[in-house]
Amino acid sequence: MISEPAQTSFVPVDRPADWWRSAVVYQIYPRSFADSNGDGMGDIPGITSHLDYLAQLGVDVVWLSPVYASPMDDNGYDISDYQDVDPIFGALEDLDRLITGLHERGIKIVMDLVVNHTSDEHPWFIESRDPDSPKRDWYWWRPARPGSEPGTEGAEPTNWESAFSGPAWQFDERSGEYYLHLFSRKQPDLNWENPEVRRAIYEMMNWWVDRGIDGFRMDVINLISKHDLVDGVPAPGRTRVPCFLFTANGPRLDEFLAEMNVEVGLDARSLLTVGEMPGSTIETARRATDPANHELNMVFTFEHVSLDSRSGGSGKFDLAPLSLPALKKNLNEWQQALADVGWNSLYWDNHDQPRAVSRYGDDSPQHRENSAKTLGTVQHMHKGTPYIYQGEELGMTNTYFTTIQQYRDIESINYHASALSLGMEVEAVLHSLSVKSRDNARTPMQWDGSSHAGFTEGIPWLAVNPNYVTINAAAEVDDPDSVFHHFRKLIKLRRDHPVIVHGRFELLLPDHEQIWALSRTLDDQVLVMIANCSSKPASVPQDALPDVSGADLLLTTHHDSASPELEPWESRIYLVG
Ligand code: TEU
Repeated sequence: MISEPAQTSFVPVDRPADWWRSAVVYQIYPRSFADSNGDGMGDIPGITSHLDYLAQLGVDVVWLSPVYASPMDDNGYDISDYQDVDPIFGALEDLDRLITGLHERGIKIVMDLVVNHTSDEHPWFIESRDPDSPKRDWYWWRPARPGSEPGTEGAEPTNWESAFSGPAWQFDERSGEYYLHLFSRKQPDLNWENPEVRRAIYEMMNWWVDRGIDGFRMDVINLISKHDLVDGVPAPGRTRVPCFLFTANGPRLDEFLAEMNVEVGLDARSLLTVGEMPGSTIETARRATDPANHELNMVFTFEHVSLDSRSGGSGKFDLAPLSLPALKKNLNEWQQALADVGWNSLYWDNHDQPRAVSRYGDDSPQHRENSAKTLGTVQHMHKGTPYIYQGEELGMTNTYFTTIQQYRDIESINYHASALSLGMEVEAVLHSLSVKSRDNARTPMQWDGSSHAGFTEGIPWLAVNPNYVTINAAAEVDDPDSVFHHFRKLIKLRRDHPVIVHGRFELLLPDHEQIWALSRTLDDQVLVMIANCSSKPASVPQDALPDVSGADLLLTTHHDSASPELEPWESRIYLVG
């Protein structure tokens, strides 16, 4: 349902070419940010009531995870109306007020674009269920596997496993066929091969741009061009194969992205575009972010957030130890690969990943603050656009639930059921969830020490992390030495020093097990970052690093920065020349 272009009087913002290269993006997961009406779920007026906090932090862009009408099977990533706001989050007028409030503070807004799939309650899919409907081909409908009884185990058209466990095909009694869903069965995949589908999506995107937004974060956008619908070879003891293997980086992906760019004027209107691309390679990212191809500004790769899962194993919950050299090596590969063409996004966590300080840092009371600060330093000194996930600027930690009843995330709950059905030990499954579940990122934002951390006057939809008493925005804003102010200073450094945005990246001490060191060079300026990413002291090998004796110390986590010894989780940023 394409409505008239919005008669909204939004405050236009200037979007010079490539503005997003020097920007810092703050991701908001609306369900968990701030609740204004006491129903226990965050909402848009709740966000609008905290805009001065974001302005004080100094971010340039807010990426808003979905607020569209949705049955909330996957917390909004299952959309039933792209051009309306779900009543849980408010109304379109509330969103207009948010856009205006952000723009008045010089902060831009990027909306989440979820067009690999819709909700099964979207009118398009409801129509498509009728085999004679002109919208039948808007989705992927296929008959049962030849010679099989439709609706029975193994009769699915291909042996693909959905990302949320179970078959990736759902049998539809009424139409006697299966439809494809790479995520939950309430998230049927759209058929981008159909030009009508693409046209409807571009019209919807233009409608939002006309409403004043400044860009799109594109959900699993590299899954829109499907390969052949064929079986894969399951791993021993398994009957299905991960669906991304047959759907990521398909043959028409670049064509669709380039067409979208033209039809929505993405480059022409300097809109920020970032494509989430599970299974993307350096090669696909170089092609998609090469300005000459007019596709995307940047992509979210999953390589560095998959290093602590056993490669070739059964996915993200198949845990593996993480080594610092491996992490440094992977990020360096992407730095080098996109040094001359394209552009990197930089992120440690988001609404799908566990909290950075718990995963890559040390969230013990002794080291939490310094490791949260130092992880921020390491990320922001890499070349690319940094993304801060709500609460990362406070050093919020994983919540470590102990029972399945505490979880709300469909991926986690489905994994628990399927793992137990495959005979895995419940303790092992609960341990994997406590380390990797998406719900670790989704516990309510910790605003202050009052009940429910000041997130809601009602009962929170997901339990607040009990450590909110000590870890909260009010306490940190009042403490000049807090993680909050460290992130504020990192963002200011980016504004004040072009070398941080444009400087050539070089990784130093690549094999060091504790120290992450790098330099950035722009003309005669050299920035050097040295960080101890371990909970033990570390000696700085003097001969291996540029001489910083006469350099300006731009930012540090500790006070005695002349010492050749680095305290646990100590980091320093020097400017030479
Ligand atoms: O995530 C895509 C995705 O690959 C993750 O869900 C992945 O399966 C895992 O959780 C991360 O390791 C996007 C959205 O970010 C996610 O919230 C949605 O659930 C998903 O797409 C479907 O829209």
